[in-house]
Amino acid sequence: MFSKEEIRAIAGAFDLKGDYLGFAPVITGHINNTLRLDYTDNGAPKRYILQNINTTVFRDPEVLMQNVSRTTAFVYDKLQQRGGAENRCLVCYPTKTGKTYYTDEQGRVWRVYNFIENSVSYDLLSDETLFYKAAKGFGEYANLLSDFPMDALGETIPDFHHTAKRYQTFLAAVEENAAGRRDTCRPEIDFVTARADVTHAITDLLENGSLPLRVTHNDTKLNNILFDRDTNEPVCVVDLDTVMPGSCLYDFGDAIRAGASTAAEDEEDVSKVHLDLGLFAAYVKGFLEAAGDALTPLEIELLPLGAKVITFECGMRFLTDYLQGDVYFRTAYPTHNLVRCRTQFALVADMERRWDELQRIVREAQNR
Ligand code: ADP
Ligand code: GN1
Ligand code: MG
Repeated sequence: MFSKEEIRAIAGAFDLKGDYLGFAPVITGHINNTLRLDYTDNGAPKRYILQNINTTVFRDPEVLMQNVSRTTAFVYDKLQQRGGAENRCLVCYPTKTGKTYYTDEQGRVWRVYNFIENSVSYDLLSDETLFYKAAKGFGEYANLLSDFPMDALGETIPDFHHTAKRYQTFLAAVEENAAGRRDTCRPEIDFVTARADVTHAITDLLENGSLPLRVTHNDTKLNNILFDRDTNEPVCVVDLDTVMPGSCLYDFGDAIRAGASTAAEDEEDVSKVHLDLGLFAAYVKGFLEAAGDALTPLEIELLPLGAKVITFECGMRFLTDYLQGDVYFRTAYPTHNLVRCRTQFALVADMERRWDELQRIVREAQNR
């Protein structure tokens, strides 16, 4: 996809230590193009992460990189005070002209981070202890940013988790039928419209002040936290493009959506897709241990709703993109977004069936 010459030239625009050796693509993630850069610094191997920012999704790279550079510097300083930031957080490397990102001749936007060494990310897991640790890792990240000034953050994607507005966008996509696919997804469209009330369940409470806004990550899917390869301890939260004011219910929920499913996000056989209650309980435990004291009683009570609403929202976003002709998420084949949408709706349906159990798990974890 990218030639050796162009990546060498782009890497050369950044102020990086060592001599460039080559690059390798990192294939997870639906939004940005991520590459590992290999350098040698006085004979020692040195690596970086180079990302081509998706400017269809992030329309204002200036605001985006301002958020990212401010929050990464803030987290770095706090971790230094707490014993060390090395390999524990993202650090932005500037260009040779001192900018936080580089725009190439074709107008593509690039940034460089430190490469988190000896780490691994998971798209799916079944180990409850590991998932509990993911909750602690995301929880620690939320704590580190809990006193970051909210008004210093721009909105990188306006109304990113405004589920009610996303529903309006979905209805418009159905109406417009831009890709001519409407008749191939009638059951999925009906699944959404039958649940129109779900779409404003959280946004109403945010808007009337019943739920607080917090500095949240907004994309806490499992592969956005890196674990140490040897110890399996969480080491670093990545994918910081959507750090903005939001609801912790969405951060809790997105981690459940992605990490407590028994099957991959793009599993074609939906009979394999369930919510694993053991994983759900493990995450609830870790989340309450990490953040419980800061949460309001209503936030805790509504954790299952957070999981359901974000899973529903994500499925609706995949379906919207399918209807619009795959203009947002990276896809590998024409029905990829439809397949993803079906797994999300299977999860929502499973949550609905097991609603009482989800609430009981939260109540019991809270009383412990
Ligand atoms: P996207 O927005 O496309 O999801 P991410 O920022 O999440 O992009 O990066 C994609 C993947 O690359 C991550 O899920 C993670 O596995 C890996 N990755 C990202 N940043 C780093 C880093 N600094 N060090 C090591 N791996 C990383
Ligand atoms: C995208 O960037 P990535 O792949 O971690 C998306 C999330 C979705 C997720 C679904 C900026 O996450 O909102 O929940 O795909 N990120 C953006 O897998 O839209
Ligand atoms: Mg990601």
